[in-house]
Amino acid sequence: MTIYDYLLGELRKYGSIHLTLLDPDKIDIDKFVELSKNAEKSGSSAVMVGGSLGVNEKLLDEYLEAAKREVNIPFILFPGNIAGLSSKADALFYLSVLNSLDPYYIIGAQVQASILLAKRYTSLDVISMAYIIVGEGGAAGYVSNARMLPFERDDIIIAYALAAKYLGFNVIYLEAGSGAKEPVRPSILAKMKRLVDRPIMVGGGIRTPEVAYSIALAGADMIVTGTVVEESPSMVLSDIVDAVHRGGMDRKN
Ligand code: 1GP
Repeated sequence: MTIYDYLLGELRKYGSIHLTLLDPDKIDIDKFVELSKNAEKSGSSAVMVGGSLGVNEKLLDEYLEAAKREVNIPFILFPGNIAGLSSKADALFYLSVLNSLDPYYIIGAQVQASILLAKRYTSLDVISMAYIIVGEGGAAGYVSNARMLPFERDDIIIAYALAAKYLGFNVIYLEAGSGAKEPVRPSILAKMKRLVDRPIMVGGGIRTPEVAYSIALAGADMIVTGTVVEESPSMVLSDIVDAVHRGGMDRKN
Protein backbone atom coordinates (compact mmCIF):
# COMPACT_ATOMS: atom_id res chain seq x y z
CA MET A 1 0.00 0.00 0.00
CA THR A 2 1.34 3.44 -0.88
CA ILE A 3 1.47 6.21 1.72
CA TYR A 4 -1.15 8.10 -0.31
CA ASP A 5 -3.47 5.08 -0.05
CA TYR A 6 -2.73 4.94 3.67
CA LEU A 7 -3.74 8.61 4.04
CA LEU A 8 -6.95 8.02 2.08
CA GLY A 9 -7.70 5.05 4.36
CA GLU A 10 -7.17 7.26 7.43
CA LEU A 11 -9.55 9.81 5.89
CA ARG A 12 -12.22 7.16 5.42
CA LYS A 13 -11.77 6.13 9.04
CA TYR A 14 -11.72 9.56 10.71
CA GLY A 15 -13.33 11.99 8.26
CA SER A 16 -10.46 14.45 8.79
CA ILE A 17 -6.95 13.63 9.91
CA HIS A 18 -4.09 15.40 11.63
CA LEU A 19 -0.49 15.64 10.44
CA THR A 20 2.34 16.79 12.70
CA LEU A 21 4.94 19.07 11.13
CA LEU A 22 8.46 19.01 12.56
CA ASP A 23 11.23 21.29 11.33
CA PRO A 24 14.68 19.75 11.99
CA ASP A 25 16.23 23.21 11.90
CA LYS A 26 14.22 24.25 14.95
CA ILE A 27 14.71 21.24 17.24
CA ASP A 28 17.55 18.90 18.17
CA ILE A 29 17.49 15.21 17.34
CA ASP A 30 16.30 14.06 20.78
CA LYS A 31 13.38 16.49 20.68
CA PHE A 32 12.57 15.33 17.14
CA VAL A 33 12.34 11.71 18.32
CA GLU A 34 10.34 12.67 21.41
CA LEU A 35 7.84 14.78 19.41
CA SER A 36 7.49 12.08 16.75
CA LYS A 37 6.65 9.54 19.46
CA ASN A 38 4.18 11.99 20.94
CA ALA A 39 2.59 12.53 17.52
CA GLU A 40 1.99 8.80 17.17
CA LYS A 41 0.68 8.47 20.72
CA SER A 42 -1.67 11.42 20.22
CA GLY A 43 -3.28 9.91 17.11
CA SER A 44 -1.62 12.02 14.43
CA SER A 45 -1.63 10.10 11.13
CA ALA A 46 1.85 11.05 9.91
CA VAL A 47 4.84 13.28 10.58
CA MET A 48 5.75 15.87 7.96
CA VAL A 49 9.43 16.76 8.01
CA GLY A 50 10.90 19.92 6.55
CA GLY A 51 11.29 23.65 6.69
CA SER A 52 12.01 26.67 4.56
CA LEU A 53 15.62 27.11 5.72
CA GLY A 54 18.45 25.23 7.40
CA VAL A 55 17.73 21.63 6.35
CA ASN A 56 19.98 19.28 4.41
CA GLU A 57 20.11 15.59 3.56
CA LYS A 58 22.65 14.62 6.22
CA LEU A 59 20.57 16.23 8.96
CA LEU A 60 17.39 14.58 7.67
CA ASP A 61 19.06 11.16 7.43
CA GLU A 62 20.22 11.34 11.05
CA TYR A 63 16.92 12.59 12.44
CA LEU A 64 14.81 10.16 10.45
CA GLU A 65 16.98 7.14 11.19
CA ALA A 66 16.70 7.84 14.91
CA ALA A 67 12.93 8.47 14.87
CA LYS A 68 12.03 5.54 12.64
CA ARG A 69 13.55 3.12 15.14
CA GLU A 70 10.80 4.10 17.62
CA VAL A 71 7.83 5.37 15.61
CA ASN A 72 5.55 3.51 13.21
CA ILE A 73 3.47 6.24 11.57
CA PRO A 74 4.88 7.40 8.21
CA PHE A 75 7.36 10.24 7.82
CA ILE A 76 6.63 12.43 4.80
CA LEU A 77 9.17 14.93 3.51
CA PHE A 78 7.90 18.48 3.12
CA PRO A 79 10.86 20.19 1.45
CA GLY A 80 11.51 23.90 1.13
CA ASN A 81 13.96 23.25 -1.68
CA ILE A 82 16.00 20.51 -3.34
CA ALA A 83 18.08 20.00 -0.17
CA GLY A 84 15.04 18.62 1.67
CA LEU A 85 15.26 15.07 0.27
CA SER A 86 16.23 11.92 2.18
CA SER A 87 15.90 8.25 1.38
CA LYS A 88 15.18 7.54 5.06
CA ALA A 89 11.63 8.97 4.82
CA ASP A 90 8.61 7.01 3.62
CA ALA A 91 7.18 9.55 1.20
CA LEU A 92 7.61 12.99 -0.29
CA PHE A 93 5.14 15.80 -0.75
CA TYR A 94 6.33 16.79 -4.22
CA LEU A 95 5.07 20.30 -4.03
CA SER A 96 4.71 23.15 -6.47
CA VAL A 97 4.06 26.64 -5.09
CA LEU A 98 1.30 27.56 -7.52
CA ASN A 99 1.23 31.25 -6.58
CA SER A 100 5.00 31.80 -6.57
CA LEU A 101 6.34 34.51 -8.86
CA ASP A 102 9.57 32.53 -9.23
CA PRO A 103 9.52 29.64 -11.73
CA TYR A 104 12.07 27.80 -9.55
CA TYR A 105 9.38 27.13 -6.92
CA ILE A 106 6.72 26.23 -9.49
CA ILE A 107 8.70 23.79 -11.66
CA GLY A 108 12.49 24.41 -11.43
CA ALA A 109 13.16 22.58 -8.17
CA GLN A 110 10.81 19.78 -9.24
CA VAL A 111 12.80 19.23 -12.46
CA GLN A 112 16.05 19.15 -10.47
CA ALA A 113 14.54 16.63 -8.07
CA SER A 114 12.96 14.41 -10.71
CA ILE A 115 16.15 12.62 -11.81
CA LEU A 116 17.15 12.12 -8.19
CA LEU A 117 13.73 10.65 -7.43
CA ALA A 118 13.97 8.27 -10.38
CA LYS A 119 17.55 7.14 -9.70
CA ARG A 120 18.39 7.72 -6.07
CA TYR A 121 15.32 8.04 -3.91
CA THR A 122 13.34 5.23 -5.51
CA SER A 123 11.89 4.02 -2.22
CA LEU A 124 10.02 7.29 -1.58
CA ASP A 125 6.32 7.40 -2.40
CA VAL A 126 5.82 10.60 -4.36
CA ILE A 127 2.62 12.51 -3.56
CA SER A 128 2.09 15.57 -5.72
CA MET A 129 0.93 18.65 -3.86
CA ALA A 130 -0.42 21.99 -5.06
CA TYR A 131 0.89 24.44 -2.48
CA ILE A 132 -1.17 27.60 -2.32
CA ILE A 133 0.03 30.28 0.09
CA VAL A 134 -2.66 32.52 1.57
CA GLY A 135 -2.85 35.29 4.17
CA GLU A 136 0.51 36.37 5.62
CA GLY A 137 2.27 33.28 4.29
CA GLY A 138 5.10 33.28 6.84
CA ALA A 139 8.61 32.13 5.93
CA ALA A 140 7.27 29.80 3.22
CA GLY A 141 5.63 32.71 1.42
CA TYR A 142 8.67 34.93 1.74
CA VAL A 143 11.26 32.36 0.72
CA SER A 144 9.27 31.04 -2.23
CA ASN A 145 8.44 34.56 -3.39
CA ALA A 146 4.70 33.90 -3.38
CA ARG A 147 2.24 36.54 -4.43
CA MET A 148 0.12 36.15 -1.33
CA LEU A 149 -3.59 35.58 -1.80
CA PRO A 150 -5.73 37.64 0.62
CA PHE A 151 -8.09 35.51 2.77
CA GLU A 152 -11.13 37.46 1.64
CA ARG A 153 -10.54 36.62 -2.03
CA ASP A 154 -12.29 33.23 -1.89
CA ASP A 155 -12.89 33.44 -5.61
CA ILE A 156 -9.19 33.63 -6.50
CA ILE A 157 -8.12 31.00 -3.96
CA ILE A 158 -10.78 28.61 -5.25
CA ALA A 159 -9.66 29.27 -8.83
CA TYR A 160 -6.16 28.15 -7.82
CA ALA A 161 -7.57 25.02 -6.18
CA LEU A 162 -9.60 24.22 -9.29
CA ALA A 163 -6.49 24.67 -11.44
CA ALA A 164 -4.71 22.21 -9.12
CA LYS A 165 -7.53 19.71 -9.60
CA TYR A 166 -7.48 19.97 -13.40
CA LEU A 167 -3.68 19.72 -13.40
CA GLY A 168 -4.03 16.44 -11.51
CA PHE A 169 -2.32 17.12 -8.18
CA ASN A 170 -2.93 14.47 -5.49
CA VAL A 171 -3.52 16.96 -2.68
CA ILE A 172 -4.07 20.69 -2.28
CA TYR A 173 -2.45 22.52 0.63
CA LEU A 174 -3.79 25.90 1.76
CA GLU A 175 -0.90 27.36 3.73
CA ALA A 176 -1.30 30.44 5.92
CA GLY A 177 2.37 30.24 6.99
CA SER A 178 3.96 28.74 10.06
CA GLY A 179 3.06 30.77 13.13
CA ALA A 180 0.50 32.85 11.20
CA LYS A 181 -1.64 35.15 13.35
CA GLU A 182 -4.74 34.12 11.43
CA PRO A 183 -5.35 30.62 10.05
CA VAL A 184 -7.31 29.81 6.87
CA ARG A 185 -10.93 30.85 7.32
CA PRO A 186 -13.41 27.96 7.58
CA SER A 187 -15.88 29.81 5.33
CA ILE A 188 -13.84 29.11 2.18
CA LEU A 189 -13.54 25.37 2.80
CA ALA A 190 -17.15 24.29 2.30
CA LYS A 191 -17.25 26.10 -1.05
CA MET A 192 -13.94 24.62 -2.12
CA LYS A 193 -14.96 21.12 -1.09
CA ARG A 194 -18.05 21.26 -3.32
CA LEU A 195 -15.93 22.10 -6.38
CA VAL A 196 -12.69 20.24 -5.80
CA ASP A 197 -12.70 16.48 -5.29
CA ARG A 198 -9.15 16.26 -3.91
CA PRO A 199 -7.98 16.04 -0.31
CA ILE A 200 -7.61 19.57 1.02
CA MET A 201 -4.89 20.22 3.59
CA VAL A 202 -4.89 23.29 5.78
CA GLY A 203 -2.09 24.62 7.99
CA GLY A 204 -0.53 27.69 9.52
CA GLY A 205 -1.55 29.37 12.77
CA ILE A 206 -3.76 26.55 14.12
CA ARG A 207 -3.14 26.43 17.86
CA THR A 208 -6.32 25.29 19.61
CA PRO A 209 -8.72 22.33 19.42
CA GLU A 210 -11.61 24.76 18.80
CA VAL A 211 -10.00 26.24 15.69
CA ALA A 212 -8.92 22.78 14.46
CA TYR A 213 -12.49 21.53 14.93
CA SER A 214 -14.07 24.40 12.99
CA ILE A 215 -11.63 23.98 10.09
CA ALA A 216 -12.22 20.20 9.93
CA LEU A 217 -15.99 20.66 10.21
CA ALA A 218 -15.93 23.16 7.36
CA GLY A 219 -14.19 20.75 4.98
CA ALA A 220 -10.45 20.36 5.58
CA ASP A 221 -9.41 16.74 5.09
CA MET A 222 -5.97 17.08 6.63
CA ILE A 223 -4.94 19.60 9.27
CA VAL A 224 -1.30 20.38 9.92
CA THR A 225 0.13 21.82 13.11
CA GLY A 226 3.78 22.61 13.72
CA THR A 227 4.42 25.47 16.12
CA VAL A 228 1.97 24.28 18.79
CA VAL A 229 3.53 20.81 18.71
CA GLU A 230 7.02 22.19 19.21
CA GLU A 231 5.99 24.55 21.99
CA SER A 232 3.26 22.83 24.00
CA PRO A 233 2.92 19.70 26.14
CA SER A 234 1.47 16.43 24.89
CA MET A 235 -2.06 16.94 26.21
CA VAL A 236 -2.59 19.77 23.77
CA LEU A 237 -1.71 17.68 20.75
CA SER A 238 -4.08 14.84 21.57
CA ASP A 239 -6.82 17.40 22.19
CA ILE A 240 -6.17 18.91 18.75
CA VAL A 241 -6.11 15.50 17.04
CA ASP A 242 -9.39 14.50 18.74
CA ALA A 243 -10.95 17.81 17.64
CA VAL A 244 -9.86 17.18 14.03
CA HIS A 245 -11.40 13.68 14.06
CA ARG A 246 -14.60 14.99 15.66
CA GLY A 247 -14.85 17.79 13.10
CA GLY A 248 -14.40 15.33 10.24
CA MET A 249 -16.99 12.91 11.64
CA ASP A 250 -19.52 15.68 12.37
CA ARG A 251 -19.09 16.93 8.78
CA LYS A 252 -19.85 13.49 7.37
CA ASN A 253 -22.90 12.88 9.58
C1 1GP B 1 3.57 25.26 8.14
O1 1GP B 1 1.26 25.20 8.08
C2 1GP B 1 2.34 24.65 8.71
O2 1GP B 1 3.78 24.73 6.87
C3 1GP B 1 2.29 24.68 10.20
O3 1GP B 1 2.03 25.95 10.71
O4 1GP B 1 3.60 26.13 12.63
O5 1GP B 1 1.59 27.59 12.52
O6 1GP B 1 1.35 25.17 12.99
P1 1GP B 1 2.14 26.22 12.30
